[in-house]
Amino acid sequence: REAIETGSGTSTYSGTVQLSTTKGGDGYQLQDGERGGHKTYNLSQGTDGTGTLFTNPTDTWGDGDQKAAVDAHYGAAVTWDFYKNVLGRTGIKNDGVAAYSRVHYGDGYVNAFWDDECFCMTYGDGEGNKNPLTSLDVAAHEMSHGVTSATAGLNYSGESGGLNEATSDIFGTAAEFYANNATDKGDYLIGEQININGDGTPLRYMDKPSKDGGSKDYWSSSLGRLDVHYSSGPANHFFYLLSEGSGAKTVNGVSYDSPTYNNVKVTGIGRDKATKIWYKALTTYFTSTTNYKAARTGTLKATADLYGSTSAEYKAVAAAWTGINVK
Ligand code: ASN
Ligand code: ZN
Ligand code: CA
Repeated sequence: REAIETGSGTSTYSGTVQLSTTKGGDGYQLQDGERGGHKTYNLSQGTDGTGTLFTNPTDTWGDGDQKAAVDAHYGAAVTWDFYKNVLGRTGIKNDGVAAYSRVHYGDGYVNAFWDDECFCMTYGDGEGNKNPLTSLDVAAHEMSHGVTSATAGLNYSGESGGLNEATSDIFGTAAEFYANNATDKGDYLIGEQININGDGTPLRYMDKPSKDGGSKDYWSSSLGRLDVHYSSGPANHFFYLLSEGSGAKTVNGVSYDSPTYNNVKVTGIGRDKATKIWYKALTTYFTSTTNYKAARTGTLKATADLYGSTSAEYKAVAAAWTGINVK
């Protein structure tokens, strides 16, 4: 059996991080010594195959091509720990089996994606190969697509597609807060570090989704016609409202001001409870065709299971849905 080692890495977005690695051959490799043995590979700008497992003579990582790999390896470990320690889920399929990560996909590729077929995570390097899409919230967002696929199986179009996307933003955000990383503090923004718009603005905003110029803040009957990354808006907004409540608030130094439909007042119950409610609903009540109305019903059932149907949590869940115009 190869020895489990704790290495150190200089990441792109999370500062200096500890890495779980494995000693093998002439040095070390980016193979987690725990967490199902998650491995991180270099595609070296290619677009197919598994790539080359990252290896290093010492257990200190981060030079050149390794830098994005440090983020990816760290992101996979944090996401694993988040699901295990917060939600009691061991691995994406809850079977203890690890996925694997591939970095440096393509040339100037501005996306990252989860693939059920390879059961693997892939990251592009961004515009001009300058901003790899390896921030923790993006990593946890993508791997959460694997969790949704293994559970509710929300169809990736129409309202269910928006709920699928929102599920990834919700757990991506919850994992970012869970990591409590000094360089990448938790926030209700998605992709705030990867400069995907070229002007430093985030990809998405959970407190007021319309700030991205395409997402909706509230449900309406035409929501399901939008791209799933926009129809996710109201559900992201629901999660923000349930966690933090309506109105103005500052969390970890970031200021939010979350509006509600008809100025409904929502009292937040905290992110941890909101996360557990969404997960219970996803894994117990949501199906491939769950729409916003059914998500309201499903999360209320999940809340009744967890906290009782006369609880403050139950009232808050109802108010948060009403706050995004889901009655
Ligand atoms: N980054 C995109 C997403 O997770 C990739 C995709 O294939 N949809 O939504
Ligand atoms: Zn997604
Ligand atoms: Ca974020």
